[in-house]
Amino acid sequence: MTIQNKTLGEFIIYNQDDFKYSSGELSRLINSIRLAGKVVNHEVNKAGLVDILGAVGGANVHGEDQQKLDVYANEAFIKTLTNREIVCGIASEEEEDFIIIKGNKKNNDNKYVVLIDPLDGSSNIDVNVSVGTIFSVYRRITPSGTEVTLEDFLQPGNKQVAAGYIVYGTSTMLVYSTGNGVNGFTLNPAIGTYYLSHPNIKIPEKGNIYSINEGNYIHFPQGVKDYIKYCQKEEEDRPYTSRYIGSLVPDFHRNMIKGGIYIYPNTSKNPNGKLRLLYECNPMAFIAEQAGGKASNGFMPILDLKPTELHQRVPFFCGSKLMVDKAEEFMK
Ligand code: P6P
Repeated sequence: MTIQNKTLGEFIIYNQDDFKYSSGELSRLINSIRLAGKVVNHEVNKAGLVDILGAVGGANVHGEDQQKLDVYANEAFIKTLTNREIVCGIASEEEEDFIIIKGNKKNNDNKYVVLIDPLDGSSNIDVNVSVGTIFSVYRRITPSGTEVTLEDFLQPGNKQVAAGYIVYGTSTMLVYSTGNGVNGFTLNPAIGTYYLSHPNIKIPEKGNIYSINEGNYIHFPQGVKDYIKYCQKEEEDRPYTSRYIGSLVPDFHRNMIKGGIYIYPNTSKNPNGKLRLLYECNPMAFIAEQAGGKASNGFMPILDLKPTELHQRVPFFCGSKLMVDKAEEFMK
């Protein structure tokens, strides 16, 4: 296969001027994500071979069993982001509180904070199902040179300067946006290089796939129940196909490419839904909207929500614009 496409490195240099803050730091930030993604990919791909499977025994801040790979991925991303002297703070699903990065430069003028879900869907690792990393980037709002505060992390999603995900699937892809559309890069593991494989991704305005855990049906709000019945009705372009991997990143990525809607609504078990606003829903909503799709909590855009807590959960409806519109009609 002759590789004609740009590498990620070439793409970043070629589009350097597109970054609103073209100080080059954002490029270095994306590059550090690229490196950590390769390191994690290497471990994820051999998870079945070495004794890295199974819970490490500890539980994360939410009391969920912490797979060893969760811990590994968390450390890999925190290390690469810290070493590159770019960020002044990191929040992670695996860390109860945010991490203050002092930096070694005399005046710690690092501009960015990163919020990350280092390995989402990790409960699928033991059964060899795709998992993913999700990241979200903001400029700090507190004064440069001071210690980052919670305020820097609780910004609405519409203030993101970049967001993306890595899907560790049949191939490993990095998909991200810096506010000028969405581009997808596929890793050639033989040489450890990402190539631009999906330029300017656009979510089809309409799709015929709905992704939701119907096992929770009896706990759903009536609007969601009605929308599911609408998807299953024999009329017009329906019934739709149901596809649910149980791992947000591959479910989201499939809908990005083919069109579709992913829904994790509030239920009586999870009154605010299950997905986290800051490092799952906001970055995915940013990417969805940059690709011409839509993301809401059933009533308003995810990106307009004002966060109040680091690990807060929100209901999540995301994907093809017309499908999210229709689901919102049923939620009214
Ligand atoms: P359920 C994985 O734990 C996750 O956070 C997402 O990746 C996934 O879409 C969702 O939860 C699955 O949750 O309740 O359907 O198993």
